[in-house]
Order: sequence, then structure tokens, then C-alpha cells
Amino acid sequence: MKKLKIAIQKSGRLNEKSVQLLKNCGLSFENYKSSLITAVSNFPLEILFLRDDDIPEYVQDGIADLGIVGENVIAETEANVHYLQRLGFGKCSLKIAVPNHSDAKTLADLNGKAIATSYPTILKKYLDANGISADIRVISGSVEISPALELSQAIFDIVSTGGTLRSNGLKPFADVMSSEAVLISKNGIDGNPVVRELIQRIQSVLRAAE
Ligand code: PRT
Ligand code: ZN
Repeated sequence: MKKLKIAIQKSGRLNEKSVQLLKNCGLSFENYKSSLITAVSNFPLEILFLRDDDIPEYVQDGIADLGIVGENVIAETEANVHYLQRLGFGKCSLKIAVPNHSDAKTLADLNGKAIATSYPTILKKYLDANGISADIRVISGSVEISPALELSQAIFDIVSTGGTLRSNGLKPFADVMSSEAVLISKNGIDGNPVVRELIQRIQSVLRAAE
């Protein structure tokens, strides 16, 4: 039988829990930090280790059949993939935040303001839906520092504990989306018996953890 491929994050916040989930499903594999692909010895599956940003498109294009990635990354890439299962880890929300001293009160107060983010697509959709016209500045990391550097008057970023906002003198202003890690598949592959077996195992692992 042709082996299916599942893409998971190579390193970062979702890596360890993705590996653990697959191991809890009874899959046996070596988890060498240096390898980009590893075979599962007791299940017809190969695991690809990728940057999380690449996972939705790899799945959409069929380079991987399945993937584990945050909903925020799927929304940002606008990849056309099928959602199979929420996984209950990697939970966070995406929020607009403003400096503590900001007098912005309603969304309309963001009109004409600069907002720094690594998620321009999600932000633009949200602003458009609310009739707001702001200047979206794309920054790839350390978005929270941008208001202090006077590069922007607001930011749009991932928040989990809120500690990073607080330590940069920022306060939450608008909740845009919540996100968690999800299992995705290439459209049309869900009926594959190997995929069905894997989903069943994942669901029983999740049920046991409840
Ligand atoms: O290298 P690669 O591209 O694969 O990884 P990455 O650096 O792009 O992503 P990574 O590993 O940081 O995050 C992977 C995924 O974890 C994200 O896409 C989210 O789905 C999810 N996630 C959950 C988070 C957080 N929680 C989170 N807190 N991703 C990022 N953060 C950041 C946040 O941006 C903030 O700057 O962590 C910082 C601390 O957050 P607080 O609020 O707890 O202080
Ligand atoms: Zn990334």
C-alpha cells in the first residue's frame, strides 16, 4: 500500500504535542531533529517535518495528504483544505492591541492608523468586513515592539497568556479569531481507509484525555 504523508511542525510550539499525539496513537517512529521525513514502522504513514507556514499549502497541493497546524496559519494562507479534527492544543487568540495610553475606543478609531502584524490577510479581511481603512504594516517577528518604536499605533498578533502584551505596554482592543491546532487533509482523501483509521485513533486519544 502507498504510504500516506502527514506534515507536522519541525520545531516550535506545536512540534512536541504533534509528535506526542501521533505516538499516543500507537505510531512508532524515530524523531530525529535533523531529518525532514521519517517513516512510521507499524503504520503506512510517513511524517514530514516542516515550517508551520508551509503546511496548509503542502496539504492543499497534495505533497502531504494530512497536516497538523494552527487554524490561524490556514486562515492566513487561505489554503483550500479539509478540516478533519480539532486537536485541543496550541490554543490562542488573534487580537488587535493598542498601547495602554491609547484613547482609541471603537474600531472606527483605527481608521487611518498603522497596524503592525505578521497576519495581513486575516487582518485585512476583518478590517474590510468592519468598514475600516487602516495601513497594514507587515512585520515577520517581534510585532509587539512596533508601537514603542512608533512604527504603528496598533498591532494585530497572537495572544495566549497576554504576558507579552503587558510587558510591552499594550492592552487588548479587539478579538478577531480564536485558534487551535487542527488535523487537515487534502480534499477528497477522507474516505481513504488509512486516513479513517488514523482519525479513529486520534479521536480515542482525545476522548481518553478528556
Ligand atoms: O518555525 P515555524 O514557522 O514553524 O514556527 P513559528 O515561529 O511561525 O510558530 P510558533 O512555533 O511560534 O507557533 C506555532 C503556532 O502555535 C502558531 O501558529 C499558533 O497557532 C500557536 N500558538 C499558540 C502560538 C501561541 N500560542 C503564542 N503565544 N503562537 C505564537 N505565540 C506567541 C505570540 O505571538 C506572542 O508573541 O507567543 C508570544 C507570547 O504570547 P503570550 O500572550 O503568552 O505572552
Ligand atoms: Zn511559522
